[in-house]
Amino acid sequence: MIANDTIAALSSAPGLGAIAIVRVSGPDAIGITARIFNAKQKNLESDSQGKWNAVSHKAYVGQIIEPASGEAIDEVVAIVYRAPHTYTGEDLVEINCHGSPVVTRKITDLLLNTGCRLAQKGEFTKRAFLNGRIDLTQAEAVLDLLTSKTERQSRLALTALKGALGDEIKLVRKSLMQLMTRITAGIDFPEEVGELPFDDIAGILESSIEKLAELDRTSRSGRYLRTGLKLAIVGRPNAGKSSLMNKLLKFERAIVTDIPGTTRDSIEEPVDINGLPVILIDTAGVRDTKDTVEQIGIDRTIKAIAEADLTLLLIDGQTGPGDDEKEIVAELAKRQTPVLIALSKSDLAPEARWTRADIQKQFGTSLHFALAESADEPLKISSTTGDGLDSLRSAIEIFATQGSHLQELGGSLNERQSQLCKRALASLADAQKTVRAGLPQDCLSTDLRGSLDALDEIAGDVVTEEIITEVFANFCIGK
Ligand SMILES: Nc1nc2c(ncn2[C@@H]2O[C@H](COP(=O)(O)OP(=O)(O)OP(=O)(O)O)[C@@H](O)[C@H]2O)c(=O)[nH]1
Ligand SMILES: [Mg+2]
Repeated sequence: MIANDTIAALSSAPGLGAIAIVRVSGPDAIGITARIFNAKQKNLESDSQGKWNAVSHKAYVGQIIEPASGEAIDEVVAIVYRAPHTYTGEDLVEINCHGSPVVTRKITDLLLNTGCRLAQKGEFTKRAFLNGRIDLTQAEAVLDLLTSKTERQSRLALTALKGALGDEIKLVRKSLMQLMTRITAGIDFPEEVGELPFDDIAGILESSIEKLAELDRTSRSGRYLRTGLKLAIVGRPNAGKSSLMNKLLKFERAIVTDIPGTTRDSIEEPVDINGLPVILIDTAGVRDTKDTVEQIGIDRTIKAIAEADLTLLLIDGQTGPGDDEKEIVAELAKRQTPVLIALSKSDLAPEARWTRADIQKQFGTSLHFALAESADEPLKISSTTGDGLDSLRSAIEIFATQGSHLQELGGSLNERQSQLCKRALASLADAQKTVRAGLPQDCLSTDLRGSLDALDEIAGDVVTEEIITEVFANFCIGK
Protein backbone atom coordinates (compact mmCIF):
# COMPACT_ATOMS: atom_id res chain seq x y z
CA MET A 1 0.00 0.00 0.00
CA ILE A 2 1.35 3.41 -0.87
CA ALA A 3 -0.53 6.09 1.07
CA ASN A 4 -0.86 9.33 -0.82
CA ASP A 5 -1.07 11.54 2.19
CA THR A 6 1.44 12.42 4.87
CA ILE A 7 0.48 12.15 8.53
CA ALA A 8 1.85 13.75 11.66
CA ALA A 9 1.24 13.41 15.40
CA LEU A 10 2.84 13.70 18.79
CA SER A 11 4.20 10.20 19.45
CA SER A 12 5.47 10.61 23.00
CA ALA A 13 3.12 10.86 25.97
CA PRO A 14 1.17 14.13 26.11
CA GLY A 15 2.08 16.53 28.90
CA LEU A 16 5.32 17.86 30.27
CA GLY A 17 8.59 16.00 29.58
CA ALA A 18 12.28 16.65 29.05
CA ILE A 19 11.90 15.86 25.36
CA ALA A 20 9.01 14.88 23.11
CA ILE A 21 8.79 13.30 19.68
CA VAL A 22 6.59 14.46 16.84
CA ARG A 23 6.42 11.96 14.00
CA VAL A 24 5.79 12.61 10.33
CA SER A 25 5.19 9.77 7.86
CA GLY A 26 4.24 9.58 4.21
CA PRO A 27 5.45 10.40 0.71
CA ASP A 28 6.08 14.06 1.52
CA ALA A 29 7.38 13.65 5.08
CA ILE A 30 10.83 15.00 4.26
CA GLY A 31 9.58 17.82 2.00
CA ILE A 32 7.04 19.06 4.55
CA THR A 33 9.55 18.91 7.40
CA ALA A 34 12.05 20.85 5.28
CA ARG A 35 9.55 23.73 5.02
CA ILE A 36 9.47 24.29 8.76
CA PHE A 37 12.93 23.06 9.72
CA ASN A 38 16.13 24.99 9.42
CA ALA A 39 18.87 22.38 9.77
CA LYS A 40 22.40 23.53 10.35
CA GLN A 41 23.67 21.19 7.60
CA LYS A 42 20.55 21.48 5.44
CA ASN A 43 22.11 23.85 2.90
CA LEU A 44 25.00 21.47 2.35
CA GLU A 45 22.58 18.74 1.35
CA SER A 46 20.18 20.67 -0.87
CA ASP A 47 19.98 20.15 -4.59
CA SER A 48 19.96 22.89 -7.23
CA GLN A 49 16.23 23.56 -6.63
CA GLY A 50 16.85 23.90 -2.92
CA LYS A 51 15.22 20.52 -2.17
CA TRP A 52 16.57 18.93 1.00
CA ASN A 53 18.42 15.70 0.15
CA ALA A 54 18.39 14.46 3.72
CA VAL A 55 20.40 11.32 4.32
CA SER A 56 18.49 8.34 5.74
CA HIS A 57 19.03 7.39 9.37
CA LYS A 58 20.83 10.63 10.09
CA ALA A 59 20.09 13.10 12.88
CA TYR A 60 19.98 16.79 11.97
CA VAL A 61 20.25 19.55 14.55
CA GLY A 62 18.39 22.73 13.75
CA GLN A 63 15.45 25.01 14.48
CA ILE A 64 11.74 24.74 13.81
CA ILE A 65 10.74 27.99 12.13
CA GLU A 66 7.26 29.41 11.61
CA PRO A 67 7.43 29.94 7.83
CA ALA A 68 5.16 33.02 7.76
CA SER A 69 6.93 35.04 10.44
CA GLY A 70 10.35 33.42 10.39
CA GLU A 71 10.07 33.08 14.17
CA ALA A 72 12.03 30.22 15.79
CA ILE A 73 9.77 27.83 17.74
CA ASP A 74 12.29 25.36 19.17
CA GLU A 75 15.78 23.92 18.90
CA VAL A 76 15.31 20.28 17.78
CA VAL A 77 16.95 17.15 16.41
CA ALA A 78 15.21 15.72 13.36
CA ILE A 79 15.97 12.13 12.43
CA VAL A 80 15.21 11.22 8.84
CA TYR A 81 14.37 7.68 7.72
CA ARG A 82 13.87 7.00 4.05
CA ALA A 83 11.47 4.31 2.77
CA PRO A 84 11.36 1.38 2.79
CA HIS A 85 13.50 0.60 5.85
CA THR A 86 11.43 2.59 8.32
CA TYR A 87 8.83 1.79 10.99
CA THR A 88 5.96 2.58 8.61
CA GLY A 89 7.67 1.51 5.42
CA GLU A 90 7.29 5.12 4.20
CA ASP A 91 9.54 8.16 4.46
CA LEU A 92 9.52 9.05 8.14
CA VAL A 93 10.86 11.96 10.17
CA GLU A 94 11.03 12.06 13.95
CA ILE A 95 11.34 15.53 15.37
CA ASN A 96 12.85 15.41 18.87
CA CYS A 97 11.86 18.67 20.46
CA HIS A 98 11.64 20.06 23.98
CA GLY A 99 8.83 18.42 25.90
CA SER A 100 6.59 21.38 26.52
CA PRO A 101 2.95 20.93 25.49
CA VAL A 102 3.09 24.45 23.97
CA VAL A 103 6.05 23.53 21.77
CA THR A 104 4.69 20.15 20.68
CA ARG A 105 1.29 21.65 19.84
CA LYS A 106 2.91 24.44 17.86
CA ILE A 107 5.12 22.03 15.87
CA THR A 108 2.18 19.71 15.18
CA ASP A 109 0.03 22.68 14.08
CA LEU A 110 2.79 23.88 11.75
CA LEU A 111 3.02 20.44 10.17
CA LEU A 112 -0.78 20.29 9.77
CA ASN A 113 -0.78 23.72 8.13
CA THR A 114 2.04 22.73 5.79
CA GLY A 115 0.39 19.70 4.22
CA CYS A 116 0.16 16.95 6.84
CA ARG A 117 -3.02 15.37 8.14
CA LEU A 118 -3.32 14.48 11.84
CA ALA A 119 -2.66 10.74 12.22
CA GLN A 120 -5.54 8.58 13.39
CA LYS A 121 -5.18 6.22 16.35
CA GLY A 122 -2.47 3.65 15.59
CA GLU A 123 -2.09 4.89 12.03
CA PHE A 124 1.73 4.70 12.01
CA THR A 125 1.54 1.03 13.00
CA LYS A 126 -1.38 0.46 10.63
CA ARG A 127 0.75 1.79 7.77
CA ALA A 128 3.58 -0.51 8.88
CA PHE A 129 1.12 -3.41 8.60
CA LEU A 130 -0.36 -2.32 5.28
CA ASN A 131 3.15 -1.85 3.87
CA GLY A 132 4.10 -5.38 4.90
CA ARG A 133 6.65 -4.30 7.52
CA ILE A 134 4.86 -6.33 10.21
CA ASP A 135 2.01 -8.83 10.31
CA LEU A 136 -1.19 -8.35 12.28
CA THR A 137 0.05 -10.37 15.28
CA GLN A 138 3.03 -8.01 15.51
CA ALA A 139 0.78 -4.95 15.29
CA GLU A 140 -1.30 -6.36 18.15
CA ALA A 141 1.92 -7.05 20.07
CA VAL A 142 2.83 -3.36 19.75
CA LEU A 143 -0.36 -2.51 21.63
CA ASP A 144 0.31 -5.25 24.20
CA LEU A 145 3.78 -3.87 24.79
CA LEU A 146 2.49 -0.33 25.19
CA THR A 147 -0.16 -1.37 27.68
CA SER A 148 1.87 -3.96 29.60
CA LYS A 149 1.90 -3.49 33.34
CA THR A 150 4.36 -6.16 34.43
CA GLU A 151 7.77 -7.29 33.23
CA ARG A 152 6.42 -10.66 32.17
CA GLN A 153 3.76 -9.02 30.02
CA SER A 154 6.26 -6.79 28.28
CA ARG A 155 8.71 -9.66 27.68
CA LEU A 156 5.97 -11.74 26.11
CA ALA A 157 4.71 -8.85 23.99
CA LEU A 158 8.24 -8.25 22.75
CA THR A 159 8.55 -11.89 21.67
CA ALA A 160 5.33 -11.59 19.67
CA LEU A 161 6.50 -8.24 18.34
CA LYS A 162 9.56 -9.90 16.89
CA GLY A 163 7.13 -12.04 14.91
CA ALA A 164 7.52 -15.31 16.83
CA LEU A 165 3.78 -15.89 17.24
CA GLY A 166 3.09 -15.13 13.58
CA ASP A 167 5.90 -17.51 12.62
CA GLU A 168 4.35 -20.36 14.63
CA ILE A 169 1.05 -19.85 12.79
CA LYS A 170 2.84 -19.59 9.44
CA LEU A 171 4.59 -22.92 10.04
CA VAL A 172 1.24 -24.69 10.46
CA ARG A 173 -0.14 -22.80 7.50
CA LYS A 174 2.79 -23.86 5.34
CA SER A 175 2.37 -27.56 6.05
CA LEU A 176 -1.40 -27.37 5.42
CA MET A 177 -0.78 -25.47 2.19
CA GLN A 178 1.69 -28.13 1.06
CA LEU A 179 -0.85 -30.80 1.94
CA MET A 180 -3.53 -29.10 -0.10
CA THR A 181 -1.21 -28.65 -3.11
CA ARG A 182 -0.15 -32.27 -2.92
CA ILE A 183 -3.75 -33.53 -2.72
CA THR A 184 -4.77 -31.35 -5.69
CA ALA A 185 -1.81 -32.57 -7.73
CA GLY A 186 -2.75 -36.16 -6.92
CA ILE A 187 -6.32 -35.57 -8.11
CA ASP A 188 -5.30 -33.66 -11.26
CA PHE A 189 -2.50 -36.01 -12.25
CA PRO A 190 -3.48 -39.42 -10.92
CA GLU A 191 -1.06 -41.20 -13.22
CA GLU A 192 2.05 -39.08 -12.67
CA VAL A 193 1.66 -38.00 -9.04
CA GLY A 194 -0.85 -40.45 -7.57
CA GLU A 195 -2.99 -40.02 -4.47
CA LEU A 196 -1.31 -39.22 -1.17
CA PRO A 197 -1.79 -42.15 1.25
CA PHE A 198 -4.52 -41.47 3.81
CA ASP A 199 -2.09 -42.17 6.66
CA ASP A 200 0.14 -39.32 5.49
CA ILE A 201 -2.82 -36.94 5.37
CA ALA A 202 -3.98 -38.04 8.82
CA GLY A 203 -0.46 -37.49 10.21
CA ILE A 204 -0.24 -33.92 8.92
CA LEU A 205 -3.74 -33.12 10.16
CA GLU A 206 -2.95 -34.50 13.58
CA SER A 207 0.30 -32.59 14.03
CA SER A 208 -1.35 -29.36 12.83
CA ILE A 209 -4.23 -29.85 15.26
CA GLU A 210 -1.80 -30.54 18.10
CA LYS A 211 0.19 -27.39 17.41
CA LEU A 212 -2.88 -25.17 17.03
CA ALA A 213 -4.45 -26.60 20.18
CA GLU A 214 -1.21 -25.88 22.05
CA LEU A 215 -1.24 -22.31 20.77
CA ASP A 216 -4.91 -21.89 21.62
CA ARG A 217 -4.29 -23.02 25.19
CA THR A 218 -2.08 -19.96 25.60
CA SER A 219 -5.09 -17.67 25.19
CA ARG A 220 -6.31 -18.18 28.76
CA SER A 221 -2.89 -17.28 30.13
CA GLY A 222 -2.83 -14.38 27.68
CA ARG A 223 -6.07 -13.08 29.13
CA TYR A 224 -4.67 -13.25 32.66
CA LEU A 225 -1.54 -11.45 31.52
CA ARG A 226 -3.46 -8.73 29.72
CA THR A 227 -6.34 -8.08 32.05
CA GLY A 228 -5.17 -9.61 35.32
CA LEU A 229 -6.04 -12.79 37.18
CA LYS A 230 -8.83 -12.41 39.78
CA LEU A 231 -7.87 -14.26 42.92
CA ALA A 232 -10.40 -14.44 45.77
CA ILE A 233 -9.07 -15.37 49.22
CA VAL A 234 -11.85 -17.24 51.02
CA GLY A 235 -12.32 -19.16 54.24
CA ARG A 236 -13.91 -19.10 57.65
CA PRO A 237 -13.66 -15.99 59.87
CA ASN A 238 -10.22 -15.51 61.48
CA ALA A 239 -8.48 -17.89 59.06
CA GLY A 240 -6.02 -15.09 58.29
CA LYS A 241 -7.33 -13.89 54.92
CA SER A 242 -6.89 -10.16 55.50
CA SER A 243 -3.43 -10.70 57.03
CA LEU A 244 -2.41 -12.58 53.89
CA MET A 245 -3.86 -9.90 51.63
CA ASN A 246 -1.82 -7.24 53.45
CA LYS A 247 1.33 -9.35 53.35
CA LEU A 248 1.04 -9.93 49.59
CA LEU A 249 0.30 -6.25 49.01
CA LYS A 250 3.13 -5.19 51.34
CA PHE A 251 0.89 -2.58 52.96
CA GLU A 252 -1.91 -2.60 55.51
CA ARG A 253 -4.91 -2.41 53.20
CA ALA A 254 -7.39 -4.54 55.15
CA ILE A 255 -8.33 -4.34 58.83
CA VAL A 256 -6.98 -7.26 60.84
CA THR A 257 -8.21 -8.15 64.34
CA ASP A 258 -8.64 -11.34 66.33
CA ILE A 259 -12.41 -10.81 66.28
CA PRO A 260 -14.04 -13.28 63.89
CA GLY A 261 -16.08 -11.44 61.25
CA THR A 262 -13.79 -8.42 60.97
CA THR A 263 -13.95 -8.11 57.19
CA ARG A 264 -17.45 -7.18 56.09
CA ASP A 265 -17.02 -6.10 52.49
CA SER A 266 -14.92 -7.62 49.70
CA ILE A 267 -11.78 -5.57 49.08
CA GLU A 268 -10.02 -5.60 45.71
CA GLU A 269 -6.41 -4.53 45.12
CA PRO A 270 -4.05 -5.11 42.19
CA VAL A 271 -0.66 -6.67 42.87
CA ASP A 272 2.22 -8.01 40.79
CA ILE A 273 2.81 -11.69 41.56
CA ASN A 274 5.90 -13.08 39.79
CA GLY A 275 5.30 -10.71 36.91
CA LEU A 276 1.60 -11.51 36.67
CA PRO A 277 -0.99 -8.79 37.18
CA VAL A 278 -3.25 -10.21 39.90
CA ILE A 279 -6.38 -8.64 41.34
CA LEU A 280 -6.51 -9.82 44.94
CA ILE A 281 -9.91 -9.99 46.59
CA ASP A 282 -10.10 -10.25 50.38
CA THR A 283 -13.52 -11.50 51.41
CA ALA A 284 -15.70 -11.73 54.49
CA GLY A 285 -15.25 -15.02 56.35
CA VAL A 286 -18.15 -17.40 55.73
CA ARG A 287 -20.16 -18.72 58.68
CA ASP A 288 -23.73 -18.94 59.94
CA THR A 289 -24.68 -15.53 61.22
CA LYS A 290 -27.73 -13.56 62.30
CA ASP A 291 -25.92 -10.26 61.80
CA THR A 292 -27.51 -8.56 58.77
CA VAL A 293 -24.38 -6.64 57.77
CA GLU A 294 -22.16 -9.69 58.09
CA GLN A 295 -24.62 -11.72 56.00
CA ILE A 296 -24.48 -9.12 53.21
CA GLY A 297 -20.67 -9.45 53.34
CA ILE A 298 -20.94 -13.24 53.07
CA ASP A 299 -23.26 -12.89 50.06
CA ARG A 300 -20.53 -10.77 48.50
CA THR A 301 -17.99 -13.52 49.18
CA ILE A 302 -20.19 -15.92 47.23
CA LYS A 303 -20.34 -13.40 44.40
CA ALA A 304 -16.54 -13.02 44.49
CA ILE A 305 -16.18 -16.80 44.16
CA ALA A 306 -18.42 -16.74 41.11
CA GLU A 307 -16.39 -14.00 39.47
CA ALA A 308 -12.89 -15.21 40.40
CA ASP A 309 -10.54 -17.00 38.03
CA LEU A 310 -8.94 -18.70 41.01
CA THR A 311 -9.84 -19.06 44.69
CA LEU A 312 -7.49 -19.56 47.58
CA LEU A 313 -9.22 -21.51 50.35
CA LEU A 314 -7.39 -20.54 53.51
CA ILE A 315 -7.73 -23.02 56.36
CA ASP A 316 -6.47 -22.18 59.84
CA GLY A 317 -3.51 -24.52 60.35
CA GLN A 318 -4.17 -24.61 64.09
CA THR A 319 -7.60 -26.17 63.75
CA GLY A 320 -7.61 -27.72 60.29
CA PRO A 321 -10.75 -28.09 58.21
CA GLY A 322 -14.01 -28.45 60.11
CA ASP A 323 -17.71 -27.73 60.06
CA ASP A 324 -16.94 -24.04 59.64
CA GLU A 325 -15.64 -24.70 56.12
CA LYS A 326 -18.67 -26.76 55.10
CA GLU A 327 -20.65 -23.98 53.52
CA ILE A 328 -17.78 -22.46 51.61
CA VAL A 329 -16.53 -25.83 50.34
CA ALA A 330 -20.05 -26.60 49.11
CA GLU A 331 -20.08 -23.29 47.29
CA LEU A 332 -16.68 -23.91 45.69
CA ALA A 333 -17.82 -27.37 44.61
CA LYS A 334 -21.01 -25.95 43.13
CA ARG A 335 -19.20 -23.22 41.17
CA GLN A 336 -16.25 -25.37 40.17
CA THR A 337 -14.00 -22.33 40.45
CA PRO A 338 -10.38 -23.54 40.48
CA VAL A 339 -9.18 -23.88 44.08
CA LEU A 340 -5.82 -23.70 45.77
CA ILE A 341 -5.71 -24.73 49.42
CA ALA A 342 -3.35 -23.21 51.96
CA LEU A 343 -2.96 -23.83 55.67
CA SER A 344 -2.45 -20.54 57.50
CA LYS A 345 -0.51 -19.54 60.62
CA SER A 346 2.30 -22.06 60.08
CA ASP A 347 4.34 -20.22 62.73
CA LEU A 348 1.75 -21.37 65.31
CA ALA A 349 1.05 -24.76 63.76
CA PRO A 350 4.22 -26.13 62.15
CA GLU A 351 2.88 -29.69 62.25
CA ALA A 352 -0.30 -29.05 60.24
CA ARG A 353 -0.56 -31.64 57.45
CA TRP A 354 -3.99 -31.69 55.81
CA THR A 355 -3.89 -32.61 52.16
CA ARG A 356 -6.45 -32.02 49.46
CA ALA A 357 -7.47 -35.70 49.78
CA ASP A 358 -8.21 -35.23 53.50
CA ILE A 359 -10.33 -32.23 52.66
CA GLN A 360 -12.22 -34.04 49.90
CA LYS A 361 -12.85 -36.92 52.30
CA GLN A 362 -13.96 -34.68 55.14
CA PHE A 363 -16.55 -32.86 53.05
CA GLY A 364 -17.38 -35.63 50.61
CA THR A 365 -17.35 -33.19 47.71
CA SER A 366 -15.20 -32.92 44.69
CA LEU A 367 -13.54 -29.58 44.25
CA HIS A 368 -12.00 -28.35 41.05
CA PHE A 369 -8.35 -28.06 42.02
CA ALA A 370 -6.26 -25.47 40.25
CA LEU A 371 -3.15 -27.60 39.94
CA ALA A 372 -2.39 -31.20 39.16
CA GLU A 373 -2.02 -33.35 42.28
CA SER A 374 1.74 -33.63 41.79
CA ALA A 375 2.15 -29.84 41.83
CA ASP A 376 -0.16 -29.31 44.77
CA GLU A 377 1.55 -30.14 48.05
CA PRO A 378 -0.50 -28.62 50.88
CA LEU A 379 0.75 -25.06 51.05
CA LYS A 380 1.68 -23.85 54.52
CA ILE A 381 1.97 -20.17 54.96
CA SER A 382 2.52 -17.63 57.67
CA SER A 383 1.59 -14.02 57.16
CA THR A 384 3.55 -13.22 60.31
CA THR A 385 6.90 -14.66 59.21
CA GLY A 386 6.32 -14.69 55.45
CA ASP A 387 7.08 -18.42 55.29
CA GLY A 388 5.55 -20.26 52.35
CA LEU A 389 4.57 -17.14 50.46
CA ASP A 390 7.07 -17.83 47.67
CA SER A 391 5.53 -21.27 47.17
CA LEU A 392 2.09 -19.68 47.12
CA ARG A 393 3.22 -17.15 44.49
CA SER A 394 4.69 -19.98 42.39
CA ALA A 395 1.46 -21.97 42.64
CA ILE A 396 -0.49 -18.95 41.38
CA GLU A 397 2.02 -18.49 38.57
CA ILE A 398 1.86 -22.16 37.54
CA PHE A 399 -1.93 -21.99 37.43
CA ALA A 400 -1.94 -18.79 35.37
CA THR A 401 0.62 -19.93 32.83
CA GLN A 402 -0.52 -23.58 33.02
CA GLY A 403 3.15 -24.37 33.09
CA SER A 404 3.10 -23.57 29.36
CA HIS A 405 6.15 -22.14 27.73
CA LEU A 406 4.59 -18.99 26.40
CA GLN A 407 7.98 -17.54 25.45
CA GLU A 408 8.85 -20.56 23.34
CA LEU A 409 5.43 -20.50 21.72
CA GLY A 410 6.05 -16.91 20.68
CA GLY A 411 3.49 -15.26 22.94
CA SER A 412 -0.13 -15.92 23.74
CA LEU A 413 -3.14 -15.65 21.50
CA ASN A 414 -5.50 -12.78 22.15
CA GLU A 415 -9.28 -13.11 21.92
CA ARG A 416 -9.41 -12.38 18.17
CA GLN A 417 -6.58 -14.77 17.38
CA SER A 418 -8.01 -17.47 19.63
CA GLN A 419 -11.41 -17.37 17.92
CA LEU A 420 -9.74 -17.80 14.53
CA CYS A 421 -7.54 -20.57 15.89
CA LYS A 422 -10.66 -22.40 17.09
CA ARG A 423 -12.22 -21.93 13.65
CA ALA A 424 -9.12 -23.44 12.01
CA LEU A 425 -9.24 -26.32 14.49
CA ALA A 426 -12.92 -26.99 13.74
CA SER A 427 -12.21 -27.17 10.00
CA LEU A 428 -9.29 -29.53 10.60
CA ALA A 429 -11.49 -31.73 12.80
CA ASP A 430 -13.96 -31.92 9.90
CA ALA A 431 -11.09 -32.85 7.58
CA GLN A 432 -10.13 -35.62 10.01
CA LYS A 433 -13.68 -36.99 9.87
CA THR A 434 -13.54 -37.00 6.07
CA VAL A 435 -10.28 -38.94 6.17
CA ARG A 436 -11.61 -41.44 8.72
CA ALA A 437 -14.75 -41.98 6.66
CA GLY A 438 -12.53 -42.79 3.66
CA LEU A 439 -14.30 -40.22 1.47
CA PRO A 440 -12.65 -39.09 -1.78
CA GLN A 441 -9.71 -36.72 -1.23
CA ASP A 442 -11.30 -33.83 -3.11
CA CYS A 443 -13.80 -33.62 -0.23
CA LEU A 444 -10.93 -32.34 1.94
CA SER A 445 -10.32 -29.15 0.05
CA THR A 446 -13.21 -27.15 1.57
CA ASP A 447 -12.09 -27.98 5.11
CA LEU A 448 -8.43 -27.29 4.38
CA ARG A 449 -9.37 -24.01 2.71
CA GLY A 450 -11.47 -23.12 5.76
CA SER A 451 -8.56 -23.64 8.14
CA LEU A 452 -6.11 -21.81 5.87
CA ASP A 453 -8.47 -18.83 5.64
CA ALA A 454 -8.71 -18.64 9.42
CA LEU A 455 -4.93 -18.84 9.82
CA ASP A 456 -4.44 -16.17 7.14
CA GLU A 457 -6.72 -13.90 9.11
CA ILE A 458 -4.65 -14.31 12.29
CA ALA A 459 -1.50 -13.00 10.64
CA GLY A 460 -3.53 -10.52 8.60
CA ASP A 461 -2.65 -11.95 5.18
CA VAL A 462 -6.33 -11.76 4.32
CA VAL A 463 -8.36 -9.32 6.36
CA THR A 464 -11.27 -7.02 5.86
CA GLU A 465 -11.12 -3.27 6.44
CA GLU A 466 -13.49 -3.83 9.38
CA ILE A 467 -11.02 -6.11 11.18
CA ILE A 468 -8.15 -3.69 10.59
CA THR A 469 -10.23 -0.82 11.95
CA GLU A 470 -11.13 -2.87 15.01
CA VAL A 471 -7.54 -3.87 15.75
CA PHE A 472 -6.20 -0.33 15.50
CA ALA A 473 -9.11 1.33 17.31
CA ASN A 474 -7.48 0.46 20.64
CA PHE A 475 -4.25 2.28 19.85
CA CYS A 476 -3.45 5.83 20.81
CA ILE A 477 -2.74 8.64 18.40
CA GLY A 478 0.95 8.82 17.51
CA LYS A 479 1.65 5.07 17.61
N1 LIG B 1 0.58 -15.99 64.39
C1 LIG B 1 -0.12 -15.69 63.32
N2 LIG B 1 -1.28 -15.05 63.42
C2 LIG B 1 -1.97 -14.76 62.30
C3 LIG B 1 -1.51 -15.12 61.00
N3 LIG B 1 -2.41 -14.72 60.10
C4 LIG B 1 -3.39 -14.10 60.78
N4 LIG B 1 -3.15 -14.12 62.10
C5 LIG B 1 -3.98 -13.59 63.19
O1 LIG B 1 -5.27 -14.17 63.09
C6 LIG B 1 -6.28 -13.22 63.43
C7 LIG B 1 -7.28 -13.08 62.28
O2 LIG B 1 -6.62 -12.57 61.17
P1 LIG B 1 -7.38 -11.88 59.96
O3 LIG B 1 -6.37 -11.67 58.91
O4 LIG B 1 -8.14 -10.70 60.40
O5 LIG B 1 -8.39 -13.04 59.57
P2 LIG B 1 -9.55 -13.03 58.48
O6 LIG B 1 -9.57 -14.35 57.85
O7 LIG B 1 -9.41 -11.86 57.60
O8 LIG B 1 -10.83 -12.89 59.39
P3 LIG B 1 -12.28 -12.26 59.01
O9 LIG B 1 -12.08 -10.93 58.39
O10 LIG B 1 -12.94 -12.18 60.35
O11 LIG B 1 -12.95 -13.23 58.14
C8 LIG B 1 -5.53 -11.93 63.73
O12 LIG B 1 -5.35 -11.83 65.12
C9 LIG B 1 -4.20 -12.11 63.04
O13 LIG B 1 -3.15 -11.38 63.65
C10 LIG B 1 -0.25 -15.83 60.93
O14 LIG B 1 0.23 -16.21 59.85
N5 LIG B 1 0.37 -16.08 62.09
MG1 LIG C 1 -10.60 -10.31 57.19
